Amino acid sequence: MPDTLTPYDLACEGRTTPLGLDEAVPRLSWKLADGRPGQRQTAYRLVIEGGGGRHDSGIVRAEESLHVVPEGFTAAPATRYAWTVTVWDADGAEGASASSWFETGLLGPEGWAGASWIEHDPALDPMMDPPTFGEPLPERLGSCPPARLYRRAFTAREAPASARLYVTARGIYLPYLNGVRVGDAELAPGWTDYRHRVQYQTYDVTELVAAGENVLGAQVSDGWWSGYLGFDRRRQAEHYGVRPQLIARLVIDYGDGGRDVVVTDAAWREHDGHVRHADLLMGEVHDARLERSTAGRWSPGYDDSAWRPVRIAGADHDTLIGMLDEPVRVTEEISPAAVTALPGGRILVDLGQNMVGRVRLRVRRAAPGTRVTLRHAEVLDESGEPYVANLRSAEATDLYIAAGESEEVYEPAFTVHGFRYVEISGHDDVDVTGRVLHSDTRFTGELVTSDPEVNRLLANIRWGQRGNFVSVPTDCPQRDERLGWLADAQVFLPTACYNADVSAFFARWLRDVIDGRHPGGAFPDVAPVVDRYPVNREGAPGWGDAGVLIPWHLYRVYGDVRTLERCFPAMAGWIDWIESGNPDLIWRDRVGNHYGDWLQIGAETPREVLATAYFAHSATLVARAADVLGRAADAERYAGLAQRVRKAFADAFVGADGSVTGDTQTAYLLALAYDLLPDELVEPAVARLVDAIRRNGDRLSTGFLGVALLCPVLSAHGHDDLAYTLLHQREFPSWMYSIRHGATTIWERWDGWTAEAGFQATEMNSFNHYSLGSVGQWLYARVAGIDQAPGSVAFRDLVIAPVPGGRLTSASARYESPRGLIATAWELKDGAFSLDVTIPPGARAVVRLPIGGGTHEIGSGTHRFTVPQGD
Ligand code: RAM
Repeated sequence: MPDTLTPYDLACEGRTTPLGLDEAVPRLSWKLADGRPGQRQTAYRLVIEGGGGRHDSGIVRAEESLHVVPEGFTAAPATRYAWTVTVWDADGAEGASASSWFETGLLGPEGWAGASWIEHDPALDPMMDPPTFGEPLPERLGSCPPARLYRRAFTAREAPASARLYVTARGIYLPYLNGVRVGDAELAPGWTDYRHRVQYQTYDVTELVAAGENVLGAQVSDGWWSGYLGFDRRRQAEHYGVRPQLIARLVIDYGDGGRDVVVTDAAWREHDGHVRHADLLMGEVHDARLERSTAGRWSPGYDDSAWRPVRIAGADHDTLIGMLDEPVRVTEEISPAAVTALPGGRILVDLGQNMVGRVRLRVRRAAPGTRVTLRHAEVLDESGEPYVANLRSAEATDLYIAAGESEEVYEPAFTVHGFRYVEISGHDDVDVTGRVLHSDTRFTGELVTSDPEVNRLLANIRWGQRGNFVSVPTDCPQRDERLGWLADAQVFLPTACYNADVSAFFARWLRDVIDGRHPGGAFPDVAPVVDRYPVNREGAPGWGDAGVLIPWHLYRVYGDVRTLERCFPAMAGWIDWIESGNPDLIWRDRVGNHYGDWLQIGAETPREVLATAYFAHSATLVARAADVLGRAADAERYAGLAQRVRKAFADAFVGADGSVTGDTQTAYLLALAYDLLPDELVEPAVARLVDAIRRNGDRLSTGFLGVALLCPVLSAHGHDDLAYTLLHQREFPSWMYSIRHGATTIWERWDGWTAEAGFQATEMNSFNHYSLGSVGQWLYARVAGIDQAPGSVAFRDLVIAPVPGGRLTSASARYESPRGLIATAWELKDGAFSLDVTIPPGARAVVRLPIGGGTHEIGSGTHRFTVPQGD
């Protein structure tokens, strides 16, 4: 820890050094560190230099270090800015400085002038030789078109002073310049509601452009744009478009004011490509012989006369925006835990972890044309064979056709699978490495306890997050679904925010949530909305409410007022829509595909109880949001409405004895969590909740919505012990039941596999769904004791109240909060309790110690508390 106030982790719009920023008035943030106690920032100074200008804020007296808008600064397009922040501490002494940079993108459609969307021209498609794959391919994979190759040669008069490539696709693309793969983004441009926006990527290609002839190229596949999507099994369903398109703008600056610009236009040429079939769900067929036959295709001097002219698909630029968050990247490699033989000469690789991504395959000494087939599975069946029935129509198969070299390396580029096991057939001199992919949100949290099972649960939760934050927060990563279901995202968000900085990721996805609204104001069940999808529904209680809960939570955790502001009209519109369809304020109508407490087990929480509870909760949050945004009239209106919904709830569903209609765990959890009970009935309702759990053999019965509230509500009402009992419960249904049976991710359902019944029905049985992992929030907030006070924003007013319990004898956590590091480490030893706490500058904490240790107020710095035995 420094002994002076020190800014670090500088961020612009929630990102570290964004290149291609799509914001002319960017918000700057920094964290603070200081080893001295009681420190805080009292002033800052920002100097921003770029585009030939210099902006100096002077010394600004302010404690704020988050989302600071440099007053009077507006960024120009395509300009790199260096920025430095200097801070002053509590005593008015100058602290340290730190520097970073951001670079704007084109800042609007005008920057794309001249560039056209180009595509394969089906009219020119010569009959290609049918690929000689030998045996037939999996049917749907075989129906997918190839990833096409696009290239264009151009001349640079000299090596540039600077060069930028702005590029994207309606589809998925990989860019190349002079034979070199550009950047490290995977599955770019990611999935957004393409009807409204397509993110372009910006790459610094200064080093790749050379004097003389150059070649810009790309491989482009269907992706989310025109490939298989969700559980719509129509072939080439054309949800957004018929075939993929590419658009690019390469800007070369020579340093003497001279500039060349290369755009996608009619001069480009196109070829079928060696990835013969490519699809996110189905997999990929890669013919290395064909790949060798176009060797040199991305380099100068290659003869592309056999390539076809492209077709101009359009020159519309309105949907193009710069990347708003980090792209998907490969973030980790996994070596196999075991490799075994399966009958028929097949090899089974166990990566030891249910992961999301692909493998890198190494093939040695294969004859030309050898087919190596990779099938992916999350689990094995009873006979030890890969179990793929739960993937439904997703074929999740990659096929590599060897060129015949002594060693060949292959990694699919246009597909992604959720798997732990890979079955390899066709050649046995092979090995694989797992390549983990996800949106590259920075990890911020880490929690380790003395109990290995709890640690495994934490790891499973984190793996679920990684595997399902692939461009969009999805329900699952493996079967033919992988959709941005709103409730899943909403219940898991609080946990996700501890694990990683997901601010930019969610703020971007929320734009699709808003654009997915139905006329009248209902939020969709799934975002991005998939056009022409058979199950486009809207308005489900707990699902649509995510449109309110998520912006609010992002504000609470990150202090993101701008996103709250952007979302507010839609948030209010959602409440208005519910209210106008349910004048007696019991939410019975306008419930869409009411999913209830989805996948609850052995309980049936009445749907109108659940819906009305959400109605009250969302209305309350809209009122609070209005308050934050200075909309007094709205704040009053929605607070009043929330009060009336509460009353309607109590009148309709709450008995004089504190019972809630349905008498289920979730019914009580909702009523307690969302403050729907008259004061005098809170304790009786808590007693009934406890009783409902006890009667169930100390086991839960909650589904997606209820489970998120379970441990937090028990803790809030003095029942940490019962929360721990549920945490450690090993009998079905419980978290530990799945872990005892080998889970390395969170299962979609409590009964995904049971000793009595084996696998659940194939129709809906994912082994990597994060929703039931929402208990992560409680583990951080209560077990590790890192939480913020009710009115606190971005962890300024902390409540550090770790609760030893269950089998735990210690827990230690580090959370890189938006303001800086918060850490706790506690231990129970010989009956005494000790706690180390670190608080960042500017934050305050109320520390509540267990076993009669009392309450303490502290400021920043590192503090140690001990509560001796028998105290
Ligand atoms: C399933 C999804 C998702 C859930 C919906 C209601 O198909 O997997 O998890 O939100 O249904």
